[in-house]
Amino acid sequence: GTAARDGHPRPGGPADSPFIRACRRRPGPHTPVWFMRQAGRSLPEYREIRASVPMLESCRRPELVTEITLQPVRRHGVDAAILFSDIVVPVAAAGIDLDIVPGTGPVVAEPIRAAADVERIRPIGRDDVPYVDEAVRQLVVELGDTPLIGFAGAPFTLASYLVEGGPSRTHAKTKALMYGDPELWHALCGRLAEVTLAFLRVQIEAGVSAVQLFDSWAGALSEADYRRYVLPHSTAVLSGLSDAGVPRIHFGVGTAELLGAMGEAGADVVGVDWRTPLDVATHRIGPDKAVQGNLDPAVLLAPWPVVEAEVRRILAQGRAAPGHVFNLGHGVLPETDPDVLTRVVALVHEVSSRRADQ
Ligand code: 1CP
Repeated sequence: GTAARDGHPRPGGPADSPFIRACRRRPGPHTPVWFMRQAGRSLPEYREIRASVPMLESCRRPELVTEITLQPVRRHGVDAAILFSDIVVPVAAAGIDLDIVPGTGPVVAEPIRAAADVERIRPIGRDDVPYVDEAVRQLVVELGDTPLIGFAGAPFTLASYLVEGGPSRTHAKTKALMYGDPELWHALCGRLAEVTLAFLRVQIEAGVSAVQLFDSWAGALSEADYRRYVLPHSTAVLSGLSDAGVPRIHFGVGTAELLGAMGEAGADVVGVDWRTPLDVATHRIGPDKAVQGNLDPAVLLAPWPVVEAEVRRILAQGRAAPGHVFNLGHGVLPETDPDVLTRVVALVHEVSSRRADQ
């Protein structure tokens, strides 16, 4: 954006951007588009910066966070930036000893299994994550009219990493705790909801224009179990931000059966993966929420005509929703050709703005 360059933001600014308008179910000049994990390993300029800096350290250096967050905005012309960080950053700030191991993901030194372990998760505030506060403030200036999305992991997804000790396909230990000791489960998720809420408030006070709550692994649960064990805690986070004045996005993977329930947690926008067409998703979520999604990230590895047809299909199905933010159904795969992402942004803008002219 040009607004920040002369130090005189235009009226409107990020709050009037196509992305925020779509989140609020207001018409705009085109369908906005950004990509989950857009700042990741698909970009050579990212790999260069990260070559000598461990993941968690890069999240704690505001100048690196700022540069990495801006890279996909410059390159692709996406309608929103997402803060470069990770869902385990606030948990580490809350006192849990963990690391992000290349090729694996988050690994927790002493997994949480008992009440005394839950006590190890301390409340956090701005002074526990000063690098996030600083990076957001710097980014808001650099980005001008382009909105910055803050984010956090939802209690269930965070709990899974903490209880398993690392990434898990089955979430078996997590479910064993959930079913076997519901009291401890709710104590753990209650504590994580407090940390998450505080972490999102820090980002909002520093100036992010929207927040996304990632419950990436919620799709591992039935609707009944989701409602009993997870929804109250995600609701505490999202509804706890109802006075914050920024749109809230709630996202999970494999959540076809949970879309209605996830929509009840208090978000303005519900993220949808590629398994559920957006018109069907809209029917499940209801008319008072926008949707975000839902190109299969693997489609980006296909020949361009396939990508183009899928983008057009998703834009057409997204018209059933009262607001549509174009995105992938999950994060960018590392082997994705970044030029394809740039072409997708241009195509989404072109197709959706031509439609608006008619
Ligand atoms: O542009 C961006 O979005 C980059 C910022 C970002 C975000 C939003 C990163 C950097 N991580 C996340 C969120 C995140 N982290 C989620 C929610 C989104 C999702 O579902 O993908 C989750 C589940 C994690 C956990 C995580 N961190 C994993 C997944 C492991 C698993 O369980 O399968 C991994 C591999 C990481 C490490 C990580 N986080 C981010 C990056 C660039 C990396 C790779 C770092 C490295 O290996 O050096």
